[in-house]
Amino acid sequence: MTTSTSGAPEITEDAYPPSAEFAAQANAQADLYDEAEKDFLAFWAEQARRLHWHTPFTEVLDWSDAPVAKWFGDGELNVAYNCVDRHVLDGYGDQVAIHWEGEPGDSRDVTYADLLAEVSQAANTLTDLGLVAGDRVAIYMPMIPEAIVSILACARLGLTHSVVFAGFSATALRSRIDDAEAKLVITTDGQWRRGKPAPIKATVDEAVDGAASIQNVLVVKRTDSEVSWTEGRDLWWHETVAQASKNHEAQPFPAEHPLFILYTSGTTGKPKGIIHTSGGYLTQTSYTHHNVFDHKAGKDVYWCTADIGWVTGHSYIVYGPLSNRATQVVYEGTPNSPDEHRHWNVIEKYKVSIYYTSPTLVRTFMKWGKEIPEAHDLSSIRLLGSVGEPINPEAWRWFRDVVGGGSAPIVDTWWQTETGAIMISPLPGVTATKPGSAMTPLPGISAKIVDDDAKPLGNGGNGYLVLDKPWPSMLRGIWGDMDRYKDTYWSRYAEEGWYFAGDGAKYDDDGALWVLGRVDDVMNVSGHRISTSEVESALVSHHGVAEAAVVGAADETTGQGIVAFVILRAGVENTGDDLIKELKAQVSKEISPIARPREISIVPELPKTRSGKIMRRLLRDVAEGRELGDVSTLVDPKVFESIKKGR
Ligand code: 6R9
Repeated sequence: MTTSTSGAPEITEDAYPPSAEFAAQANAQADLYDEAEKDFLAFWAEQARRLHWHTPFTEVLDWSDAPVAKWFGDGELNVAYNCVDRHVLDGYGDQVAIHWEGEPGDSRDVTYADLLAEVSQAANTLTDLGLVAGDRVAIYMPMIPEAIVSILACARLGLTHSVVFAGFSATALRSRIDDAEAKLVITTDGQWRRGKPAPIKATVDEAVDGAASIQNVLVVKRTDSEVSWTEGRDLWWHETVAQASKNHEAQPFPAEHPLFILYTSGTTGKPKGIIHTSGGYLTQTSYTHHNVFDHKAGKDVYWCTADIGWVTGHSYIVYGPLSNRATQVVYEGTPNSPDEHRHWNVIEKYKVSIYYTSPTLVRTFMKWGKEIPEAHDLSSIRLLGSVGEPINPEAWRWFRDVVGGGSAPIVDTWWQTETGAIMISPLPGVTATKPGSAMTPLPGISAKIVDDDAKPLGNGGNGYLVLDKPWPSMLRGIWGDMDRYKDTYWSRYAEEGWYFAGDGAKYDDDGALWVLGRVDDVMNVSGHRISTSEVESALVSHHGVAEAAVVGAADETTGQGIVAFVILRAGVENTGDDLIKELKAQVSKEISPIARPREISIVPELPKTRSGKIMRRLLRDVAEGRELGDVSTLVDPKVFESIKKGR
């Protein structure tokens, strides 16, 4: 790998070097790589000092209990104080924290002073409900300011939040409530979707029915929809939080106090509750938001289009930006409500300067046509970001040319729920960018691409992405299952002590890093992680299904699409389209509409190896309409004749 002294790859072809103009004003300079290289611990200690510590730390990293790290272990801080109070105390109470855009066209500006008042009120209410530090709170809400207030109120009190995407089913919400033994759910009556109110409280009612740990359900009125009410359990936000005192003093918590649990799909059916703690997590989200997005407090208007139900919403809507005193846009709805101009109208209205989104959305915009963004003044945009899946070079170029005016740097940011914050990305103004490549690990981060035998690969080598040094925002475990934590991430390269990310990657001839996608049974649909076995078990839970195999097939818009092969139980009639519709609905109900298969084929058999493993690789060939690969290990190669007939 050719690397310059600064640690960033030297790029020869098809690259976009940073402009002198951007470089001159950038937060990050080339010496950031050198500093981190020279003294890893001193580098991270310096980043941690971006934050306010009630009790300063003396130790940076304790890795003696690996793979469970302690970062800044003897320090104490309050995460919400860092995201809200200190900005108000510094005299920025009148600065807008959130320009909120509701889907039906209502809008609201929330200043840092407003945020402090509301977070304090929510903290007082949660305390009155008897919640104490360490208790878990589930948050199941659309993108409204109260969702961010709820998250920060939990952080302020040391309550561990578990945000569940409001598109998930009652079954999925219930399993997350039970796993974390949450005492409270914060939710809304309904949410706006494409101009219509959709129920939320009803889903919560179904989810909490008989849930042993739940004591209360706190409900924000959003759509003014009719809801059923359980006296003694259910409380209205406007009758409690909005009436509470606006004074609340934040108490410090140890750096390793658990901040949140966030569930993500793994290779087996049961989602994993990824645990993140306070000091290291906030350090890295704050450091990356400042340097990767080149964010300037008080000047930039930042917009991350993720949902708070995903890690991107946690790290780059709530904690990173607010710790850096950002002014940001939060939008409630879908990008085509009321029409395909919505995002561009919002960018024009607020003069958004930093826009962070997903490749799926960029490809959707491409499909809708460049005339739509071209009808708007997007000249405020000076930096673009991408996250969630590999961005194909064509989409990258379109994004830069059509949205970024042909000049905005694009930061393609690779990271995971587990890593907590961005790990691999160009530094704008420093690192050249290449369409489709995440380029190089950030200063302070160490990654390798290795083969099965842990041999590091050079340029041109295609292998597994590993992280070979701990990092501040790394996960601290899986809730209630530390064995699964060690097994999933640390057993593959146990001898070397490396974290196995589950992604394939390569270095190109210039030493730029390309993330190629998952190497396990996790699919990536529109940037959402869904495991094949999760969908398979949802299908098998239908009375008519004996067996199911699910694969992710390439999809032009969503990256991957879910394709399922299903064997019916004996005696069950194949009613064709009706049955397929029913099976798709079953998956929506069990997991979420985002997990609904694109295609379901009813087949008489599935291709299996002699040891009984389903050959997903071959099913992917079928789903993508390719010639079949090597079928020599199959019990019965002829099985494909019948599978193709079923399609
Ligand atoms: C932040 C987030 C993580 C998985 C990850 C990888 C894929 C994310 C990417 C990317 C290529 C990028 N991924 N960013 N692949 N280039 N810039 O998405 O977290 O939902 O946990 O997904 O997403 O496969 O392993 P999460």
